[in-house]
Amino acid sequence: HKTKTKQCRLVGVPVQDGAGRLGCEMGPSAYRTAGIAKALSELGHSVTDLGNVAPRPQRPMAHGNAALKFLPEVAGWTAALTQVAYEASAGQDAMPIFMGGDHSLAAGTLTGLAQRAAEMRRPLFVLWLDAHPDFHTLETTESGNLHGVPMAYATGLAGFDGYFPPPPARLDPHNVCMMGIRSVDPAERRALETSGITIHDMRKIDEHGIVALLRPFLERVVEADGLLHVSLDVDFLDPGIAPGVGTTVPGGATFREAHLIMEMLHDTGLVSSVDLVELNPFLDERGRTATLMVELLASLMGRRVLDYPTRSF
Ligand code: 4U7
Ligand code: MN
Ligand code: MN
Ligand code: MN
Repeated sequence: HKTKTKQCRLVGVPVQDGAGRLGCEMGPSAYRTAGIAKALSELGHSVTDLGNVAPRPQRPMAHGNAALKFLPEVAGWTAALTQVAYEASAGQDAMPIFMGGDHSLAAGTLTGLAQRAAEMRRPLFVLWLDAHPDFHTLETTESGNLHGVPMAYATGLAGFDGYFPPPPARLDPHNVCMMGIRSVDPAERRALETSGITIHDMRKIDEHGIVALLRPFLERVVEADGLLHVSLDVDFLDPGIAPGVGTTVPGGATFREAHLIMEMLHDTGLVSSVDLVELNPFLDERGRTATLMVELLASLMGRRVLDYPTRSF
């Protein structure tokens, strides 16, 4: 088995306005400190660190949902990131790695990558690894924390017009697979029912295991020769192994479940971009969550214990 050499482009996204607490802005620094560039170059990839993105300034906005926090700021990050994601995904073997920052950054990355895929005439698929579906609209969010809305925005749910930038392209919800879900608000649940998104919650993982759930999705991506984006929220992982996040939910993915997903993803050869989101270094224990996220990325990018004669997805 030979790892295909990728053009890894590290993009720091120090946004924290979408989360309910401070600390995610330190995420990009923690990944650099944990050795993300070295882990990738040791696997034979080319690595360029593009530095940190800055948000586009926006005018103040009023919205009927008084709970919304930092609406202009998150809209400004989204506008900047849509452009950055489009640009950083250009070229053969491009592999942008977005180092968050809270999950509101996916509003920008998903739409910028959707624009890139449309231009390449390849379908964009998304594997969403998270305790939460992040499927609120600006109207339905009760916490007002905008890290809870990016999937609704990217798949074209109503109500973002005039607040978030108009997306250059939309993500087809039929090409989205969510795994690890275990905290869904009532409004999200209703919206998900008719969305077309495939959802494997923790119960399904318990009952069937990772392989039986993930393989059919990956076969679809391979069949369609799609681009595959992976959005990895730290809270996908069990809090016992990943304490460095503000939204811990008990009963998350184990160490081996998470690594197995990454290994199967690598075997497809089709992963073309990654979000590493929600790391809060202020809540971490001696860097263990940052280190675990870097190790998972290494598995995704080809790190193996042994080589197998055939791909295993
Ligand atoms: B994350 C929540 F109420 N749904 O809207 C909300 F449970 O990016 C959580 O997945 C959102 O961490 C979590 O605030 C956003 C809550
Ligand atoms: Mn999330
Ligand atoms: Mn989450
Ligand atoms: Mn469709």
